[in-house]
Amino acid sequence: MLSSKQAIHLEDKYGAHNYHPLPVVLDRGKGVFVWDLEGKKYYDFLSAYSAVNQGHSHPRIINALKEQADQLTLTSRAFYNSKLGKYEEFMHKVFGYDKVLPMNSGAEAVETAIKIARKWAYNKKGIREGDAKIIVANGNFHGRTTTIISFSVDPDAKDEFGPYTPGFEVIPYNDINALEKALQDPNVAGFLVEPIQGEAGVFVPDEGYLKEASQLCKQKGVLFIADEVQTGIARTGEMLCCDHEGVRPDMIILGKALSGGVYPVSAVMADDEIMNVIQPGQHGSTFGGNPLACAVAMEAIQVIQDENLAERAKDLGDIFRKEIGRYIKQSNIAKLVRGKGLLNAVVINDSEDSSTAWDICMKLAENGLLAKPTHGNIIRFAPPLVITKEQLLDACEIIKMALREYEPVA
Ligand code: IF1
Repeated sequence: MLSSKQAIHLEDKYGAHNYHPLPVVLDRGKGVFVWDLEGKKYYDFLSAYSAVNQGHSHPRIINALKEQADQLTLTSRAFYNSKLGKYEEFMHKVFGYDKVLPMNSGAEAVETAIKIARKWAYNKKGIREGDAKIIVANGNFHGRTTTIISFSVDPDAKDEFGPYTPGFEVIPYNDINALEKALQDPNVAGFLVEPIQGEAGVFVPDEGYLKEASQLCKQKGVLFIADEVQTGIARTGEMLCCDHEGVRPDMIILGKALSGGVYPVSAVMADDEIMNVIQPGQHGSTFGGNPLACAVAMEAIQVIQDENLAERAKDLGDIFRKEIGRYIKQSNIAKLVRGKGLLNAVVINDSEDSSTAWDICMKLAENGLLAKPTHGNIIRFAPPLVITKEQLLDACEIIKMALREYEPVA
């Protein structure tokens, strides 16, 4: 039997060092829990960056996977398959867009949206080919491809990977005036934005920002493109985070929990006027829209609806912020808790380059809860949405206990 130490050694020796994981080797998962190789049980408060909203190995999703795996997994798009049309109709009914373009990873779906926005700008807006511009926000995270990191502001993500793709302008997040100014350029095709910035530390914009931003885009004939890869699929208490403000983006980008974390499935959705600029041969993917992905995604979304997971995220998120907020009032180590639904973060009272958040996460792991620091002083808390109130309160006790150990002694 492999030990955790051996497993870590193997990854260290034979795998590229593009990650710095917590030293925990997970071997099994069920619902809100994961177990390491030694059989220690943890609450999963990362949910694979919000991909496992439906909980680990949800029986219905796994069953859909197994049944479809026995029947047909991949045909490529050179032929029709018996699941894709059904899936596309299903997505239309759930999200209300005319069409879906299926891809696999979140980054691929973001790339897809960028390509569609540019083509739309040339075909429908009359922008001269090569001149289309896409506005993005400071602190953004949209993936790891060369084009996407071209407009990242994170040196780790970006530096030494150039030359960069042109055609992007970075403006401050949560700043309507900056957007208004940027939209004065007639070559702007779209505004690509996360409804809540995940990587930036679960940064929730002011109420009304998304609504105003989408209205400004509409006035200017610019596409409002929401990257809901992390915020979508009930994570923040609505099926889409944009639903909180009644905003209907021109394009939405979905990934992660679209498959319940069972299989890489992503999608771009838009109405015909936009989506039809893409014609045969102009975009695609070997695995995009494969029958296995379609079967898994349909079941994953159905589970969200049948188990009322959006409502659950909303209610339990309020409880989480109340519980942790009450502790923070008399804490010196934790500064604030913020978030929406079950996408939350606690800001630690230390510098961005400190190791305090990491140390607290190590303590949390020791006490049976997994969470990931971001930026040295922020800890993200995002459990599967199937968590019960009792489990959430239990987890809050573990979190408070860990924070207490790091309170400065007076
Ligand atoms: C990693 C963060 C989360 C995303 C949004 C697209 C993608 C992501 C809004 C790309 C991916 C990830 C990937 C993960 C870390 C992570 C992350 F910390 F970087 F910000 F979730 F919070 N749009 N987010 O958040 O999707 O291609 O990965 O499927 O390890 O890079 P992908």
